[in-house]
Amino acid sequence: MAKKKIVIGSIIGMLAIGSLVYVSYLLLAPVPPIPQSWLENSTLDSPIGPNWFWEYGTEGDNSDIDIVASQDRVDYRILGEKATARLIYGVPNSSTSLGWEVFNNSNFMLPDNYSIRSYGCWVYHFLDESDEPGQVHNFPSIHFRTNISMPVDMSDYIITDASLEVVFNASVDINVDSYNDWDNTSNTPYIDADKFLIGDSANFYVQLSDTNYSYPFRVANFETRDVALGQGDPGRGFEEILNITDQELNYVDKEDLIAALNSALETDNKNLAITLGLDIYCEDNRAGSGGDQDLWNYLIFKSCNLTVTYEKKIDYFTSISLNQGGEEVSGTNIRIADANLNFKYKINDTWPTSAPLSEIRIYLNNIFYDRQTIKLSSANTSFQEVRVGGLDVTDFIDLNTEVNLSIQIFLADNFNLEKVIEISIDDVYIYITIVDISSNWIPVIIGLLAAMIGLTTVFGLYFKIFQYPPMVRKIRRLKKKIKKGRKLKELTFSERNVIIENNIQSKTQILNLEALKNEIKPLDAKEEEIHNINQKIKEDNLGI
Ligand SMILES: [Ca+2]
Ligand SMILES: [Ca+2]
Ligand SMILES: [Ca+2]
Ligand SMILES: [Ca+2]
Repeated sequence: MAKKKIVIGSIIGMLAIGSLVYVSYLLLAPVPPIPQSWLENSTLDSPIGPNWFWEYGTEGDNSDIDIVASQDRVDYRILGEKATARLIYGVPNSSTSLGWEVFNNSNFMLPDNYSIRSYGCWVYHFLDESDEPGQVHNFPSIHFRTNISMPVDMSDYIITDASLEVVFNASVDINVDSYNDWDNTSNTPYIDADKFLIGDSANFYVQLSDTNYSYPFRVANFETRDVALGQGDPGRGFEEILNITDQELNYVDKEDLIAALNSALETDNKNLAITLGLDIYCEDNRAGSGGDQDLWNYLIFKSCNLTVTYEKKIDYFTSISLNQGGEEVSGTNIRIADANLNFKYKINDTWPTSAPLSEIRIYLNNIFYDRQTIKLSSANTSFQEVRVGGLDVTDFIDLNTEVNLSIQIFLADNFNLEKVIEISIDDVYIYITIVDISSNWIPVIIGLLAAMIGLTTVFGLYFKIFQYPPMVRKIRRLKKKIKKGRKLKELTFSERNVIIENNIQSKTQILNLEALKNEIKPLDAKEEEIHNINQKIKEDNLGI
């Protein structure tokens, strides 16, 4: 009986202790930490300063990029540009083609006559061996030249397209000798066959160079020999070709033209020279009868057009960052349990495939966050999170150190860009969860005290009261009362023999003879079993 009460008492005691500890925990335990937004003006509302500021990197070309804060977001702009410039156009020395002058082509003699007229660069030449034997008029040459200025310093631009159109006219006398030349009267070559090698020819050409004319590159030409300008032989089916009207030169490929322009601009990024050249070759191909005559009535550069298209050169290692210096995570007995960075970004156009390495970079406290690659080629035209749920930046944020964030556009490619491309960001958040790690002993102390009180109570009650049988406890209580002189209730006791009788009766069981009857074996069977056992013992012990 006493044991049962002890058990019950212990259970009640333990429940009481548990309840006390739980209530103490509820009242005194710290509230679970809530993540705190750590940046100012995360939504990038205008004006974004002074919390947010931007700065350029130290490499690359800062003219290739900038930042504009507008529409409650921030736009990084990659400053592409495309322009087409008509450098010269039309008739030399007209209003759209200025500055043409005549120059000697090194030591060659000039033609007999020349000038820059309203209809173009005009040349006249007549080789006449009859009145002035000699060779001095055989190889005249002339250069018409002007300098061209590009609209911009081309050091930061790439020429992506160029076109050249030069138109000339020519008119010669029948005495200009071509490979179709034949004397119909004598049915012999008009020229002395043994003196004819390549015939007479005028070569129109265009050269590009620096303004010092140091390294000219020929980008177009036309040899009149190629069309047999001069006397022909209609009887043999070769028409006389004495005029060329509004003919264009033959040009180099566009790539070679661009290469020549680039070379011409190499020393001076803005200025180059263009030359319209004319070499006249009067082959001395007729002997006797006063010698050879070659009359070039006129050779004219009528017009010259040069158009160049260029795009902005974007230089690798160019970068710009949007920054915020946040507050320190400071305090004692705290720990950064979690830090999460997130922002949205988008692009307004397709990122050029020629710049696959360029990206958005994140720095926290000047340490590159290298766990997430954000290539600009992955940006969409609508806002997307840098990562769904944000980036775990816990390891990049230290206690008692400012939380400095940089979101950088880093251009890792050299490429040309024909227009401005915007990369926008918005909703830049850093959430930091701080946990208080100071020791809170109050609930523990209260719990332990409650436990001690409870156990002391339980064991005290046991040793003082419940270890005795009920009758003894009753007598002890009676003794106490007598000692203290309190009024006693009337006590009734049973006679001793009555108690014994009751005790015997409580322990007496009535035998169920009917049930036992079946279990009792007949005496004969029992005797036989005893006999068999005795016999077995004898055999085992005596070996019989
Ligand atoms: Ca915003
Ligand atoms: Ca001739
Ligand atoms: Ca000749
Ligand atoms: Ca550049």
